[in-house]
Amino acid sequence: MKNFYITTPIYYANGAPHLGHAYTTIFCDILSRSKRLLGHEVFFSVGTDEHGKKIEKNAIKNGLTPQFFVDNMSEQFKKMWKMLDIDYDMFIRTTNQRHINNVKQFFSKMLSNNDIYLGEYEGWYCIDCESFWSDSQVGEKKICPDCLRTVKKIKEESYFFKCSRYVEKLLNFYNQNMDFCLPKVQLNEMINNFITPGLKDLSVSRTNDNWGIRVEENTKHTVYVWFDALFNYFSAVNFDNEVYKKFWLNNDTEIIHVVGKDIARFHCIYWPMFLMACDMRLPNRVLAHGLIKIKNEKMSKSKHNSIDPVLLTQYFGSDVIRYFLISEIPFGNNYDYSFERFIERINILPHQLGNLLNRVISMLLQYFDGAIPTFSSLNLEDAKMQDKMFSAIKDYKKNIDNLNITEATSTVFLFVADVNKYIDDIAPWKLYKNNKFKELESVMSHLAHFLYVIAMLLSPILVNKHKIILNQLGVLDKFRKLEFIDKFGILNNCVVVKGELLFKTIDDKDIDNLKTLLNIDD
Ligand code: ME8
Repeated sequence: MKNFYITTPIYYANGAPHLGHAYTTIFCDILSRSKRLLGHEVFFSVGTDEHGKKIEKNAIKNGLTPQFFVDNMSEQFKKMWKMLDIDYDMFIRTTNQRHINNVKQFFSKMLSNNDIYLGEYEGWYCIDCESFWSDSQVGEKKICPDCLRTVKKIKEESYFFKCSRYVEKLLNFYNQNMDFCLPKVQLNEMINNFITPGLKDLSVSRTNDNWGIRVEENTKHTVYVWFDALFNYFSAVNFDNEVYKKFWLNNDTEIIHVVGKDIARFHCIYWPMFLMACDMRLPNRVLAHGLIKIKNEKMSKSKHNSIDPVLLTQYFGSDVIRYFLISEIPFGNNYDYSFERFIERINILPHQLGNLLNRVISMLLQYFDGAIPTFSSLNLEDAKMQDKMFSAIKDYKKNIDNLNITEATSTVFLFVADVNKYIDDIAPWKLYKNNKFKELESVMSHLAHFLYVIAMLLSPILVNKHKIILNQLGVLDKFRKLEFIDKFGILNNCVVVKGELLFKTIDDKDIDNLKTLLNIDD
């Protein structure tokens, strides 16, 4: 069976995590947990990108050393991931000595192979994005096309990576791996916007940036942050020989980089070229998601329009935030966030899932003193629902195999809606009233099993709440594995208990109070 190495980008340690960072990281966490649920082995890495002039500037502004500043920032990311129940295997930091040694080694190797050469750079530089831009990109106003801040003309000695050597090879690689970057339109954009017009050699060092990894061969240079950052994916698995063998050297391991489309270019063009230059394996896939916007503007600290995920998570809990982000945002599309839409989406949880749990547990308590009846299948409707359950499980697995976790989630919620409708149609209370106990046993044993299946399939998202469902159903620990979900009868005689409310509905009257509490402007 295939293994997976799944990565988030390493976020800049120059500001606190926001909802965009949370989205990518939650996506990767759910993907990792889903793959594990299906029996795969997964290594999941996250981390922080800690070098660069901007970080040094911010540290100085706050009267701190850059190292102290990034130590503090990376802790904030770790805290956020803990709050959101992110179950990562590695938190890689670019100030980690082992990573620094790796970067120096790769830089030297490329230098000695003439993949990197010394030249002179003249161009427009955006200090905030740490990016150089061409005349046409900055336009007449001389502003950075990414962050819209003013750029500066810079001329300096610089090392360059010889892109021209690898363009042909890269295009061949794309041809043989048409799904390398998903959604596919991203790869076409990459080719049309960057490669076809002629890819310039990439400047990979700076002389004006002290807070970075020194080039051993010429210490007035530091390594360009993107060269440094991309190699985090190597360093994250290279610290332990077993992990390295299993998740990097092994060709049965699929390496998946999940990124926002803002940085797809670095992952689809430069990263594979660097790896080719080092004779190393290439990643299998770059998944490039869309960006969350607020009132159609890019979310950013400087515009004071970013949403504080700490406050949201403190109030609603991690499961709700995880569910919101994964079910609401179609992968690859930009998404315009609003608090109203947030509330509408999360209310699906109490209305659909909470309500289903409540109905099933209450009926089992009322009709059978809480003991789940021995599984039987007497009614035509029950048999039809079994088919729906099997097809939901099949679709779910297929979607996870295809990395479509948002679709996998909606498959489960469609099944939740089907089960609610099945209750309405069959009306177990009528069977009870009419003393049709055999039929009632059949219906209730199915309902208990369906809830169990739903809880298991949602376990990668609702990492806490799915346990409440399983506990209320009295599911034995040994059956909390995917291999049992199609085995009817394993819940025979389990005793259910009524427990805490699964999710609270947010009413219109709560919304204003919440806006104040969560610091949300209209
Ligand atoms: O680019 N919506 O770090 P970064 C959705 N250090 N996702 C968003 C987002 C938004 N509005 N804003 C950010 C860097 N993200 C580099 C990465 S990797 C070798 C180096 C997410 O802190 C999204 O994943 O600017 C995006 O690609 C990433 O954060 C950029 O994070």
